Amino acid sequence: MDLLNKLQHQGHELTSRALDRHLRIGVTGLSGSGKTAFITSLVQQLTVGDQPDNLPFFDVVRQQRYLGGRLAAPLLDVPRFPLEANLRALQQTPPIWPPSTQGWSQLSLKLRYKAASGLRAHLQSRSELALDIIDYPGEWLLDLPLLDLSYTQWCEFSWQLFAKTHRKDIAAPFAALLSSVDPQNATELQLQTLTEQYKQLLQQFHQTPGAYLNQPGRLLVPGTLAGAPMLQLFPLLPVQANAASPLSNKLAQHYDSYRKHVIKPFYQQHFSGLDRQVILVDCLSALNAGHAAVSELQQALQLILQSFNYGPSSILGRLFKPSISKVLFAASKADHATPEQHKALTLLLQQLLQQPLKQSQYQAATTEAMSIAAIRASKSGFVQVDGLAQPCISGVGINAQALTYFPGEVPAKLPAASTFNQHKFGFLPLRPLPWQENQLIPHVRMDHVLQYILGDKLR
Ligand SMILES: Nc1nc2c(ncn2[C@@H]2O[C@H](COP(=O)(O)OP(=O)(O)OP(=O)(O)O)[C@@H](O)[C@H]2O)c(=O)[nH]1
Ligand SMILES: [Mg+2]
Repeated sequence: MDLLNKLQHQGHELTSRALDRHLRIGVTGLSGSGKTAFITSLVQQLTVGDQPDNLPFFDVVRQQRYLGGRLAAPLLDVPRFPLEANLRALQQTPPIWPPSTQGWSQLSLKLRYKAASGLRAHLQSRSELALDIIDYPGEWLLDLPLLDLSYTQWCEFSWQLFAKTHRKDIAAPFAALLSSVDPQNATELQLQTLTEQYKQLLQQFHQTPGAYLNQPGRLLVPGTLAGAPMLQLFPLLPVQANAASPLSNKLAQHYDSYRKHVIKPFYQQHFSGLDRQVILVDCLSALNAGHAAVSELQQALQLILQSFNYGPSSILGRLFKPSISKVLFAASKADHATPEQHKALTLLLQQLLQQPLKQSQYQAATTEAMSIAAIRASKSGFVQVDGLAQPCISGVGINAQALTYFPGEVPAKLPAASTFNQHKFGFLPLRPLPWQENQLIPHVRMDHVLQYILGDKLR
């Protein structure tokens, strides 16, 4: 082995170990925001779609330095992201969306590329980056603020939320049920029944457009904790929570053990290991659902953002120091709007985030916002209306009807409550376009996503 070869061999070892060749990317978002579609597309773009005309803004591909990506052997003790099943769903006739998921999962890839410059380019003919992509429910991030609330404060917070117009009627039977219980003499059976009813209430909220903020997250998405006694947890009416009773004591205990055994370990074990974070936000569905939905989305994003602010005085700063250096907020499903509306969609997302970002005392990570479609389900074009070219999209609606239409303008600013009385937004859900194995997955701006989250690591 001549000296150069030797150096190259040693360099390879060096880069994988000592140099920072391993990246863990978290993908999250509230339920239905498009996490599964996003990861499926991301992996497909990195393994099959690495052509410059498919990913023009992904530098390593455009500069023809990308040598390909492949799936790495799965870890045996970590739930694996069901990539193959998701691709099979898209291949069906007619194609269907991959199913909804629960809990967290991971997929690991190895990316090979030629370094552009620097030590690595001299020492190695090819470099490798190991990538772990972790899918976890955004609902779990909504639990972080519970670390700073006592059980009683959480009860007050919850019942204020349940008094909002889009939640009030749904919460009324549970409020009535709670009122009928004597906290001094509640039986184990009553505790079980109330837990079950609260779970059902959360499920109902979950189905309610615009009811994003559902705590505790593990009651809705239990992961491996289903049936654990500390999940016997629900907010008593504030007047009940404020009076000492065996029931309120017991619930406060469960609440504390949930914080200790669920929230803290989640941040310590999963979240603290992430290097980058993608947060998907389905702004268009919130617009469809109305003013209360948009307000609650903003509130939920505010809580989610607390997970990325870890200045000395923050809850996370006190707990430990996460290492997330980049956070990408992506307005998902942008293909539900015509392309010239995407700029407005990004501005809307930025506005939704503005307040929370301003409030953060210390921004440890850099952030970026963009509008994307992980799996584009529409084609865009123009129709002539009164001699003028009007932008439109075409696709297949959920009931199999072929559609060509202008879905409407996306407001670049948060619309006032009165706008929703006069105007109904209608960004319709679509079926995926027919797709065959090893074809490119059509997308909007996944190359920008890849450049932002990976570009600097593939130089
Ligand atoms: N048109 C379009 N629809 C999308 C896209 N991504 C997701 N969707 C739609 O949004 C639905 C939810 O997407 P998922 O990827 O399952 O969302 P998720 O965040 O993984 O949802 P949960 O696992 O239920 O939390 C899909 O079934 C599609 O209907 C996209 O890029 N374009
Ligand atoms: Mg999913």
